[in-house]
Amino acid sequence: MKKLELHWKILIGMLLGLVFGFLMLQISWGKDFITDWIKPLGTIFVKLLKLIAVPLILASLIKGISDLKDISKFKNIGIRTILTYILTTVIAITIGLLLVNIIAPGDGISEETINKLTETYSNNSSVQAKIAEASRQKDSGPLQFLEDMVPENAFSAMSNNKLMLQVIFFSIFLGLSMLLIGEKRAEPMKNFFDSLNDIVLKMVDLIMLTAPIAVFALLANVVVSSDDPDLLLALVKYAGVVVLGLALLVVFYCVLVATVAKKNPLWFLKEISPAQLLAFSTSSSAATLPVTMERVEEHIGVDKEVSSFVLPVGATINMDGTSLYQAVAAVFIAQALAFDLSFADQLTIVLTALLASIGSAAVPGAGMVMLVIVLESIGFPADKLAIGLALIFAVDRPLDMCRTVINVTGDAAVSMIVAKSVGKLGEPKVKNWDDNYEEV
Ligand code: DAS
Repeated sequence: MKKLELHWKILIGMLLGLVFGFLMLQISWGKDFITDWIKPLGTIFVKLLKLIAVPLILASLIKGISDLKDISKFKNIGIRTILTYILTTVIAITIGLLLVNIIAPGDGISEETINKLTETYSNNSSVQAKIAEASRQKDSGPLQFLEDMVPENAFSAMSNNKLMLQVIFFSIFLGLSMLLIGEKRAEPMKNFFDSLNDIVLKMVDLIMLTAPIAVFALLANVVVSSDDPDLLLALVKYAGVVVLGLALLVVFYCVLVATVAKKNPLWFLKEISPAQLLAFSTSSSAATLPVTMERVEEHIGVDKEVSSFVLPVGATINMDGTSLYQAVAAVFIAQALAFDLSFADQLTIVLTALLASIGSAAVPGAGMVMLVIVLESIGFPADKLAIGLALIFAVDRPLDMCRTVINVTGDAAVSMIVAKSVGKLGEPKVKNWDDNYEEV
C-alpha cells in the first residue's frame, strides 16, 4: 500500500484530536487528563520547532547571503520583498474593511449578548494582560522595533522574545561581512554554515515525523480549553466575516502564483499544506517557520538566496491574515458598541493595522494585543477597551489558528513572486512527500 502522504497524516491527526477532545469533554476527568497527559506532547513539538528556528535562520540566511556574488543582489531581493509585503498587507486590510462594512456583523449583536460577554471576559486575566502588553508596546517610541532589532550580543539574540528580528539582523550583518572579506577568506565559515544548514533541515525532517501525534495533542487541547459554546454562536457572523476575508486572501495569493510565478496555484497549496496545517495547529508563524522554509525550498523550488531572507522576515513582519483580522475586529467592536467611524477613521485603520501587523510577534494571540493599538488610533474610548476585547475573546483562538495559516501562506506566495522576479524560481528538489520525510 502506498505510504500516506504527510499532509494526510497531519490532517488525520488533527481530526482525531478534535474527536478525542470532544469525547473527553463528556467525561468529568477528561479535561484534566488532556491537560496533564496529552497537551505536553503538543507543547514539546512546538518547542522543538522554535528551538530549530534560530539555527535554521542563522545558517540559511548566512548561506543565502554568502551565496550571492555581490551585495547589490541582496539589496535587490530586500527591496522587492519589503515592497511586496507592504502591498499584500494593504490589500488584506482593504478586503477586511470592505467585508466588515458591507456585512456589518456588529450591528446585530444584542445588548444581552454584549453584557454576557462583558461580564464573562472583561475582567479575564488574559484580556487584561493583552491590554497591558499593548500599552507597553504603545508607550515605546516609533523606532523601538528598530532598536529591538539590534541584539547586545550574538547569544542574547537567541534567547529573548525579540528573537527572530535580532537573529535576522545578526545573520544579515555577518553574511554581508563575509561577502565583503572575499570568497577565499570567508570559505571556512561558508562551508560551516552550508553544512549546518543541511544538518538543521534534516532535524526538521526528524521533528516532522512526530507531527501527526503532535497536532492530535494540540487540537485535543484546543477543544477542551475553548469557552462556552453559546457565546461562540453569538459571534459566528463576526468570525464568518474574518474567515471569508481570509479565504479571499488565499484566492488573491493563488492569482499571484498563477499570473506572476506562472505556477499551478493548486500545486502550490498542496506543496505548502504541511506548513499550513502546522500553522493552524500551533497558531505560531515562528514555530512553523522551519517547515515553511523546508517546503518552499525543497518542494516549491525557491532558491535559498531568496527564501532564506524572505521567509524569516515574512514570519516577523508580514502577517496578512492578522492585519485583515485587526481591521475586521476593530470595525466590528466599533459597530457593536455604537462607536461611529468616519471614512478618515477607516483610512487610519489601514495604516495602523499595517504597522500593528508588522509589530505583532509571530506567536499565539499576538494579533489581539496589537488590536488595542488599532482601536486607540481611531480614538476608541480607553474605558471600553476591555469590553471591546471581551467581545471577540471567545472566538480569538480559532481565528488565530486561521489567520496564522494565511500569514504563512502569504509569506510562501511572496517568496515565489520575489524568486520569479530575480530568476531564482527553479524546479523542486523533492518530487514527492515520502522522499523527504520518510527517508531518515
Ligand atoms: N498567531 C500569530 C502568528 O503566529 C498571528 C496572530 O496572533 O494574529 O502569525
